[in-house]
Amino acid sequence: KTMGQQEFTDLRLGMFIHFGLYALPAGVWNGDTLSSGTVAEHIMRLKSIPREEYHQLAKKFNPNNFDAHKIVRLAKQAGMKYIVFTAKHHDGFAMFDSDYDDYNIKDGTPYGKDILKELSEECKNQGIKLGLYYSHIRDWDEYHSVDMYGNNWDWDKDDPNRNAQVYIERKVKTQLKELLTNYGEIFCLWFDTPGDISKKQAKDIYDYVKRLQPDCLINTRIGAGLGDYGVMGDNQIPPGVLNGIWECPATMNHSWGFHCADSAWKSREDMLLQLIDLSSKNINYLLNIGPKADGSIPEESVDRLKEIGKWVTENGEA
Ligand code: JFZ
Repeated sequence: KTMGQQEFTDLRLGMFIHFGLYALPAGVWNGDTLSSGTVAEHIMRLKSIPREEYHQLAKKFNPNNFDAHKIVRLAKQAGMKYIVFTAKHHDGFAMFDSDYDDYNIKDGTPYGKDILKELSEECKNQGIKLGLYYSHIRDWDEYHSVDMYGNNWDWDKDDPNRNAQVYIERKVKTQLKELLTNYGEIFCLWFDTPGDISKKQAKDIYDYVKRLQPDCLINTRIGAGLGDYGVMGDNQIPPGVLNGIWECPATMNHSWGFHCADSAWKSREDMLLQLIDLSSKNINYLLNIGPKADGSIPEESVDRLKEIGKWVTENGEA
């Protein structure tokens, strides 16, 4: 049965995981470091990295220290009731085994395993919900020139094979079907940056997800005013109670993907105040970690999660 408003709100706290090829450069490209206020998962766009060059990262991606068991346990210790994992971010690389092409963690890296499978099995074993982030319009791997890393598909209007509709039919639907078939129950699909998606396209994707898993919740970042629950801007807390179901995504520092020069870590108190403020307004808090290229979790994040967990345990459900 589809989760109701109360049930969703009762989850309170979730773990966002931004993990992908961008963890390798970690904010540094050709000796040049992105400023600490920028997001490292956007390095392909920010440094205008040619597609072929960015692809080389896959050949070096070997996150052998990614310990799904430990990560899920850590989330639970922190009082988190769900996890949202980046199945595909804007760079277009699939963090799961996909038959769409070999640009995925199973077929295209020395790691050679389906990391999402590992995570989904741990979530099931340890009884925590799993949701998936999927960038459904923005996909820089589809842009064949670095000048084109924008957020609309106007660049090839005249080529019938290169437009948003064809992309949705070919890649998005193929991969959504895999994600909603091969990993058990998916609690939510977390779409992002819909750009100028049409209502028809958004509705089409919405219905496609619901046909495969009727109980899967869809966030409003699917675009065109659709979605089952709302997502605030990053770290954005409204002054009062809102109508409907809401979630606020937040990082512990600034970047979502691991950024080696981003040292502006929030304190335990900063985050607990946010959690309490959001809780009082019935808004879920989706707190991010960005694993390093080897799959390990930054120490700063682990420490903070443990401290939050300690507070949540001592003070009951927030
Ligand atoms: C998007 C992504 O571009 C980013 O890399 C990350 O995944 C984040 C969670 O989502 O960035 C956004 C999207 C929307 C807002 C802010 C950042 N917003 O509405 O304020």
